[in-house]
Amino acid sequence: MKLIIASNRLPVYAVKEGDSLIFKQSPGGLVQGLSASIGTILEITESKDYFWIGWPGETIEEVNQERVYEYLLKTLNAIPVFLSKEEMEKFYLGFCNSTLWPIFHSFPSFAKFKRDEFERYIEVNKKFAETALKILDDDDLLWIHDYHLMLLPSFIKKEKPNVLVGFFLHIPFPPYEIFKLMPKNMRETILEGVLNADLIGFHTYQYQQNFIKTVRSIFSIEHDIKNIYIDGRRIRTDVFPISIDFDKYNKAEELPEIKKRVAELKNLSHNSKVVLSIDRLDYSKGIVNRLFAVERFLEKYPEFHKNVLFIVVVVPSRIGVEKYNETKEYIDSLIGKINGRFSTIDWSPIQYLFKNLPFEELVPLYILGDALLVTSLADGMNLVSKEYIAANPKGALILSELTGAAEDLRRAFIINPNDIEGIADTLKEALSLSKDELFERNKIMVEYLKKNDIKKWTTSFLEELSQCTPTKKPIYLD
Ligand code: GDG
Repeated sequence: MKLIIASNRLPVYAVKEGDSLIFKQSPGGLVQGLSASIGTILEITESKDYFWIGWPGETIEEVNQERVYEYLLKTLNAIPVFLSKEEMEKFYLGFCNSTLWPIFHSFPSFAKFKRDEFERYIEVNKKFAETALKILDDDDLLWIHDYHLMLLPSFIKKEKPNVLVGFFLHIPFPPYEIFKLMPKNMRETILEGVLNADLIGFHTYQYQQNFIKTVRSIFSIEHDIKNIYIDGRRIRTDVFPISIDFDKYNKAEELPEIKKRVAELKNLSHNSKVVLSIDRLDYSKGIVNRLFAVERFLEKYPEFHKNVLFIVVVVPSRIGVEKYNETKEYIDSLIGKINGRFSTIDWSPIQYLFKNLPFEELVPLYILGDALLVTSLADGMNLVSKEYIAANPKGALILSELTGAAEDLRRAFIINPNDIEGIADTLKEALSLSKDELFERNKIMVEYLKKNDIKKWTTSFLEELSQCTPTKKPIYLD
């Protein structure tokens, strides 16, 4: 038996440097999570082998494809699905990130519904299926990840009905009223695709229930709180809140190079209170709301001037999608405005980094940060908040109630990202607590993360999937 993982991205991505291609570790929650637990996955599924199918992160010219294929297979058990520039535009930047992402994050006015992009989405899902089918045997397990590959379960079951297929959605599933805004053929094809999986996983109960209610509203089916019954088939759904490699973050402080960097940063920040934020560039992360709150905080609490430093890290993402470019411009101008308004010759309130940071730079920031400010307007889980508490149990976590993480990290300072005044006041309250008080407050969350780490997540999903009986007849809904 083999385990096959399919995700849009492989754990590495190719970068062109002059005439050569080099591979770097992919950023992002999914890859971080899965890479950390591949050993455990093999153990619990009793798989002899595993393969990872995904896009290698760059348009690879045809002449180089064979070489890249062999290299990835040999070094990482990874099988690349090569996508052309046009496929990347219409599939990835198009239907995935200009249709599904805004709809699933409840930003319907940002969504475009283009038939040619949807057709490319179907074709790319077929391409992934063809790659998977080349190596899939009847007794294999296939774990499909995220909104890029929602049609893959259908294409697999049609050819190999005995393969156990699991699907995990890393982003929210929206309420029916929002999902329904997608044209009929798109929304029905998407649901039919996912419903061909044997187990469908979500981060929270709310997303799971949104999914079940949506399926019930669009098709007449039977269901209970977890299961959907169609044509004599039982499709399981369940809640698996993703987590982190707890020890990696919790023990990072002991590493000499991290310790050294934290000391250097403390010096540079002149021992001011540091409020950190780290997100991919995305309107769903509420970075603009956060900046409004920072401005309000500085206005309302002048005693913090020169005593606080906001480190805002924004990681480049989906450049080329119009809404992302607009969001970036808005963030740039707001930071300029706030710094222009409050800076003095020897102090600027916001230190802004628009770049990807290596782990050795990211973790010292977690440890340095007296507070982490998460203001997402919608966020499947938000791993940054979990990593922060693991790395810095004496820090203040200010967390949007609109993240999946708010379900797990209940002792955080919970805020609503639209309540600008409320965020400013919470920030003041959080910054006035001592490290000891925060350590006490965070204890339950630290324990929770220790017990519920990434291994627990992968184990729970794959154990439940292993217990399913493969549904042999693919579903075609009318
Ligand atoms: C999606 C969902 C869900 C970030 N910047 C750097 C960096 N990162 C790492 C973090 C963390 C991951 O990327 C980000 O994960 P998040 O969960 O916060 O957000 P998304 O990327 O939007 O992830 C999300 C997740 O999938 C998992 O299901 O939680 O809701 O949107 O691990 O550490 N890592 C490095 N440098 C950076 O600059 N090295």
